[in-house]
Amino acid sequence: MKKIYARPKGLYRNINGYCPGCLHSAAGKIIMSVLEEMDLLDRTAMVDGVGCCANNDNYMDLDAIGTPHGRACATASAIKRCSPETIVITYQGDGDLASIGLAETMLAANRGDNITVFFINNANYGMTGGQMAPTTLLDMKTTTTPFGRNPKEHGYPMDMCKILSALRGPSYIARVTCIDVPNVRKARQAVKDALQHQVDGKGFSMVEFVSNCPTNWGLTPLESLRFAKERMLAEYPLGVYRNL
Ligand SMILES: Cc1ncc(C[n+]2csc(CCOP(=O)(O)OP(=O)(O)O)c2C)c(N)n1
Repeated sequence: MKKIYARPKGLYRNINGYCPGCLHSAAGKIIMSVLEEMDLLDRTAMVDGVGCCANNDNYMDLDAIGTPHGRACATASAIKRCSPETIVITYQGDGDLASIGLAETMLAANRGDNITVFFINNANYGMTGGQMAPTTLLDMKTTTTPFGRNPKEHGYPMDMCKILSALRGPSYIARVTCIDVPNVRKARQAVKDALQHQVDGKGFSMVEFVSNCPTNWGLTPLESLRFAKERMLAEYPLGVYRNL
């Protein structure tokens, strides 16, 4: 019988510690299975941002380094420059990548550094209890916007794929989601394409995962998937934004 699914080799057999329904684990699994398929597991270094994303260290058997909040891209650029043969990835949340680390992200992208960024957009600061992030949707209630995000007070949701696509440095930028099976397949392809850009030395690549946060959104896992599909994808359209 043809085997259609196998657990990626580099994924530890730990019990998953993410909240029920959280799509962080889906992103981690995709990344590991693509690294395995591309035979890159042994030469990949992962740079973790701070937040729920850093939990991935418990599941992904890669050389990994934790960085101060927001500094993942700067650290990844440094590793790549010291060790160009290493495949360097970052794994970051929206607070990490688009708020405290906005400068680091934009400057690495602008330099076209040959690293691959995995960006998990769950529209809030997950680990610290669901505060507003730059990607929080308008009217969305968070612990720091209890009456909903209001553009006059809090600004507008930031679309990192569009913002980074305005720079000349990046070579591959795509936005995907894991909310259903067809999209998981597309996400896998985008992860593969992004990593291939790095293997080919083309420069900065990023895959944004439009994700969920059932716990801080106050929704059941299924409701959170519906919310992501209806509200998140309306603000953050999927697709390939740059592919040079
Ligand atoms: C310099 C610094 N500021 C603040 C914090 C506190 N902190 C830890 S995790 C986190 C939020 C992370 O949110 P995000 O990057 O969106 O990732 P998620 O938890 O949603 O995956 C914050 C603010 C910190 N660790 N270091």
